Amino acid sequence: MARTRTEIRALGDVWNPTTLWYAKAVQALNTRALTDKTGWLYLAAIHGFDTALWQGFNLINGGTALPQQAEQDAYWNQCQHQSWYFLPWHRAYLLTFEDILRAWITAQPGAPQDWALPYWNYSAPVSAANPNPLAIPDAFTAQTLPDGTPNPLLVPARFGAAVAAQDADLSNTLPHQTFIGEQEGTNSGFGGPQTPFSHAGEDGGWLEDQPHNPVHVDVGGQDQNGNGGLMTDPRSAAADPIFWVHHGNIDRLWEVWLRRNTADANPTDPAWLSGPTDQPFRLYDATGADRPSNPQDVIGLIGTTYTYDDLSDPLEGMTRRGNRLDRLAPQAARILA
Ligand SMILES: [Cu+2]
Repeated sequence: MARTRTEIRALGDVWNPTTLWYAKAVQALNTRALTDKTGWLYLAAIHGFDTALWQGFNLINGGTALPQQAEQDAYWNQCQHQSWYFLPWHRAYLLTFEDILRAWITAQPGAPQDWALPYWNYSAPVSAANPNPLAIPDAFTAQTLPDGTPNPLLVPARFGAAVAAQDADLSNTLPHQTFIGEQEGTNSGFGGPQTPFSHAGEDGGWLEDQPHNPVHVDVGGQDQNGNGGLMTDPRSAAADPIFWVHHGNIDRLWEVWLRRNTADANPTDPAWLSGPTDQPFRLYDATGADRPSNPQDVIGLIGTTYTYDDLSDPLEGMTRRGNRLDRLAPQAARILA
């Protein structure tokens, strides 16, 4: 049965079992060496790694042993940005991470066997139960876990407190009806422009540009000297535990987009489906063994391997308002005539 990723505030108490097990698993992975493919820092380095930057954040020091250069070249600095591979690569990346966490969690006494990563919906409607969806969830700011030990979800190099309201706005992102964008031009596409392996580039797709990028910047924030936090830079972002609940939401919004309009569809171009040929994606399972992680391997996973608690269209009310205006238009035209 597909496991369900649930919105972190919809899970209830700050330290509901899903979030508490997430924190404990982060702590366990943090004890593993940088050369361990199932360790916290190795997983972060898959997204991005930079020796000086990591030393500046005290993630490593001059004496930390690194994997062989050939292994670093194959597995590290892989994140796909400004590319039509942005969404599928990050989906495969999240799966590797979630599988490694679940392997540790399910081996603990009394742990839930169906554990899935929570996600953070900063664009959720304000309600009595969720008065400030834009604020960083409490589990990431609490000093301690319920047992009084330090909270591994709180990291010093996170200087933001909330997402700016305009940065969480989805009304310009979800209505775009083509996945593939133009390389140069005004339509960047929902998913991004066609590229080879693209660790960095020029033009991102709509979902990457909004809300993905500004949420990174808002959450990373700035210290008194104007230096960004872990989340601000792709080379350090995945070392902040909040990265994974942000990207869970981005992955969810891809599926929301597919479902909200029958015109919205993934590319069928083999060059997208089978992934880049210039540098193949190298992601793996909970044992560290490589597994196929190209777009064709991950697009069918929603509803079979995992799903989300909410895949409804957040713009549905706005669409109805639009329809009402359309209906009023002929009358207005008569009055003006
Ligand atoms: Cu990101």
